[in-house]
Amino acid sequence: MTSPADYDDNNIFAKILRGEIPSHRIYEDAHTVAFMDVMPQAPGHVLVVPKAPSRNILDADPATLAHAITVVQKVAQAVQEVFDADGVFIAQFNEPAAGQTVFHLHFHVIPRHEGLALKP
Ligand code: DGP
Repeated sequence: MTSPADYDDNNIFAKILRGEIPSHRIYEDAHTVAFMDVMPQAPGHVLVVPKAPSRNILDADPATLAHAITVVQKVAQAVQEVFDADGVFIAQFNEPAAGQTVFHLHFHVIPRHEGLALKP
């Protein structure tokens, strides 16, 4: 079971949140940041990252999640418009077995176009 004790603040998103590593931020409020993914699976791939320290959704505070999903919606609407997307893919991975590689809670928001596959 994932618990808050599993959080390691040396992860790359914690460093981005502290401003130790640069990022291309497109949105920020008191609780959440959104920045461009450095390895985009499609143009316009954004990561929505709550500022509160949680490893993933399994140990996240419900209030943090409730706010984050409203930011995910805003970002999805923005990328749909800016990238003239046919749809928007939203994904979130928890633990290595599920594909998580950075251990600070985050949501992927990816504009999708008909007939254009995601990059692996
Ligand atoms: P995952 O843990 O599998 O949900 O995905 C982590 C994502 O984070 C992956 O799409 C690549 C992205 N990423 C990794 N390192 C950096 C970084 O230093 N800056 C940014 N902007 N994105 C990163």
